Amino acid sequence: KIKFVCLCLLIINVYGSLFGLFLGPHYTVVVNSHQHAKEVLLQRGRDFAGRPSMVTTELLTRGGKDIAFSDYSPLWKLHRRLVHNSFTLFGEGTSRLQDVVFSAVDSLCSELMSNGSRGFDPSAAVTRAVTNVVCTLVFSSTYRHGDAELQEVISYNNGIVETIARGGLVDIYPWMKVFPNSSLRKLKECIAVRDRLLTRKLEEHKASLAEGDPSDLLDALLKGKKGGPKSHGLEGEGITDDHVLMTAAEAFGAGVETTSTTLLWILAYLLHHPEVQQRVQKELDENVGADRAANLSDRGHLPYLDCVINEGMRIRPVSPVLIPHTAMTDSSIGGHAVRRGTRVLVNMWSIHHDPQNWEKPDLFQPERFLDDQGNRATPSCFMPFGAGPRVCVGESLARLELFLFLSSLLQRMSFRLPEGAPPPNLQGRLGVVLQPMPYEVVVIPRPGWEGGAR
Ligand code: STR
Repeated sequence: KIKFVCLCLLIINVYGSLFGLFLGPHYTVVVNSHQHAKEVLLQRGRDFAGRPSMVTTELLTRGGKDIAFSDYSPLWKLHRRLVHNSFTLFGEGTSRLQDVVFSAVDSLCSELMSNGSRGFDPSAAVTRAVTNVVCTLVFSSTYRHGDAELQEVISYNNGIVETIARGGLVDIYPWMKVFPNSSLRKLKECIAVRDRLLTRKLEEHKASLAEGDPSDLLDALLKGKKGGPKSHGLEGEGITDDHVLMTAAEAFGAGVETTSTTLLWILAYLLHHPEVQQRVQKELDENVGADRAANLSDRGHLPYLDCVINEGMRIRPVSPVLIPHTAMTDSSIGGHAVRRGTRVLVNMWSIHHDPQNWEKPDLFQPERFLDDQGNRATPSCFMPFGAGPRVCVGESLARLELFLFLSSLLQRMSFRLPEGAPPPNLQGRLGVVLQPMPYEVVVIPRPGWEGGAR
């Protein structure tokens, strides 16, 4: 109730799709149209590339030593570039990501198929598979089903998702952290578990760091950091072990939460639209066949699958309101002056559901991402990864992963509703990401894939 009052009482400026309000003491502008979003993210991206400091994210990132939540600075730019370079090592051009995803998909498929014709909630298995992929990329560990360390990782991650940046009052009034707060306590506990685990991984990596190609993200960061700040003309300490640790933790959390949530949303929509699922499978049968697993080189021949992925990210963006930006100088949005220090919230939900840009925005219609000739066409108001200097660093990695997971899953099996079960609820639960409500599926192996893998 208190939150509601704080939000509602203080609305002071309304300019059509753009409005301002006070969230406690912080003047905040909310951007709802894609024109204004482009001004904030792209045209004046530099002006608005700052981040506010919040109690929960400061705790999570040791005072902003990460990429997503830390404020704009020359060190942040250097750090971001290092992360970006390290990611490309695992992305396009290497078959490493593909091998990693394939082995996770093989075990995911046999796990899903082991349920026979029984209905079950797919979320635990999907999260486990995605977590396994990210664990391999970040620190070269792969886990078997039921591994204790994997369970530990999944449970601390859930704890963080439940308690971080949820628009709670401590993120508005920092002094409230002095009062007992069960959610903040839980966050601290989860962070402690995370730090223990990652520090151990970091030490192991430091001890075994060898010449030659880095074998995972931690290796790449440790090697990249050696360049030192002086060589980049920066003052101060440069990229420290803390930065490396926070980056690994964040790559991890972001990689797991966003990918598994997007996959679960797409599955939920496929259960609502069996005709879409059939069309994807037809495309796979015609362009890949059943004799081999779909791989990255098939991507060009599977435009409809790409549309399904895009439509899933449009209709249920995992980040319906982007992480808050702040104005680093006096600037403007849509001709209205915006003072330095103003917080800016970009409402991606409203941009992705704006009837001026999308015909029947509430319907799941993957064809909207095809032009008249049947080629892929991406409208400029589609921004599931944000844009500009703060655009998601993991975008291409995420797209590759979504493609590999969905192509392999739909090639090998069909998803149906359990007998008599209602289709999944599509409303979603809003936390730091927008997650679907739990639902059940029945998995039916497709001809030739009865065992799950080849
Ligand atoms: C998930 C839980 C965790 O352990 C670590 C993180 C840090 C990065 C966060 C991630 C979170 C949730 C999704 C975020 C991501 C950074 C970018 C991504 C917020 C809290 C989105 O913008 C959707």
